[in-house]
Amino acid sequence: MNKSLASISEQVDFDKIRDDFPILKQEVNGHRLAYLDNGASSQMPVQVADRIDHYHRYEHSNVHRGIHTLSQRATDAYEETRGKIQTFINARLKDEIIYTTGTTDSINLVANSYGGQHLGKGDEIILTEMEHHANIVPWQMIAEKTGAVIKVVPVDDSGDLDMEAYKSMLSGKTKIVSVIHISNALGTINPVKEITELAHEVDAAVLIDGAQSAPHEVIDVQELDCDFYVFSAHKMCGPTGFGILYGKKEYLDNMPPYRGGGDMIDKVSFEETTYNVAPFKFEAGTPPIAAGIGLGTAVNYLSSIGMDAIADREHALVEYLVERLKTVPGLRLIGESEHRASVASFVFDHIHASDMGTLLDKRGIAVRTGHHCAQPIMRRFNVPATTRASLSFYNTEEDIDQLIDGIKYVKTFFE
Ligand code: 7TS
Repeated sequence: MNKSLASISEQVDFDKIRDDFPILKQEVNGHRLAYLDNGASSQMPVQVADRIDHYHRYEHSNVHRGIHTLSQRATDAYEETRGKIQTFINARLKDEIIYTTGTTDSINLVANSYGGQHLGKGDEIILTEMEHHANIVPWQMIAEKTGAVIKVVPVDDSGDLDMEAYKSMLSGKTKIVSVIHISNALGTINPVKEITELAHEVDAAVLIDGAQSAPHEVIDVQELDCDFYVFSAHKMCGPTGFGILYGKKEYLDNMPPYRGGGDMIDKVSFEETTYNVAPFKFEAGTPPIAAGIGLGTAVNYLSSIGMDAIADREHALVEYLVERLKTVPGLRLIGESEHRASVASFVFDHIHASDMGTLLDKRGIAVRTGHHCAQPIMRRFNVPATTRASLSFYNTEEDIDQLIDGIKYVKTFFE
């Protein structure tokens, strides 16, 4: 049973928290803005924007290479984020945190580096039917290179994984299991701890795509015992262009670099080049420094509210959202798992999702429509596209009521 919104608000003043997001206070197309596209990208509080601004105004310099004060300041601020992420996801070591440009980049790194090293002809990679394209295509590319084979865990009518099918797929041939934690298209929360335990019984490595879970749930990678966990800064109050790959030290130490260049080396000569240690071995070239510093401030911000309070509020909000959507005649939910977080997708038989999204926008309501970069799961539910509302802790019942009124308004055009 979820806690009520009122009881959660007694502990944390979420109305006041909205003041940190001036972007939410504006009108769009003459209406109050109801921003319900947090699954694509969440909004940035002033604390993060100010920190990034401060870097650009007073600290900008390259990292890891300057003897001068500004470079030292930039390096310290940028490196501080590693420790903050370590704490945020409860990693054992700071060096287990690799900076990337986002979830997509993190998965490509693991697929190429770990996959390239460990996959051979006939080896198997297990994915699920509800993966984002970012957790499908990199594996297809490496499978094509190595001769490995992809197996796909099916999804049932309510949007849950068929765990019996998963168990029956595991064998000595399974080398990697790569699975979405929370579905961006359905909202399903997958049992990733159990999935990991089962994969480890056959000595397969496990990657969890946390793009939709790191911003919404308390994450403890040691408790999950996954080998890799990946996520993006821009979905958790941070900037675009930055993300994280967590990997267990024993994995990272044995993986080859993915990209070559400055910063990732030990010694370079034309005869032989040796590499830096993890995490730097995976971080070639000048990184998005301001974005990395911004992510550090973003996780401080989230932690100051408390991830448990954020999760409680979002669970109560999504319950209210689903309840209200179910009252709209003709609306069909896509994904009805009992284990749901922050996302609800729906369709109407006679209204195309893009028409729905365009008309909702006219009423100040921002949702995403389309296949959500998850075409296989759209095919599974036999729909070309859905309309998706995705929540953050700063959303309110008023946003949801505005959406429901908006949907009813759009329906009048099609009757
Ligand atoms: N994995 C999941 C589960 C996602 O939801 C997304 C982005 C990605 C990977 C890719 O993240 P990126 O930051 O590297 O692009 N999902 C969405 C979405 O649902 N709408 O827009 C982007």
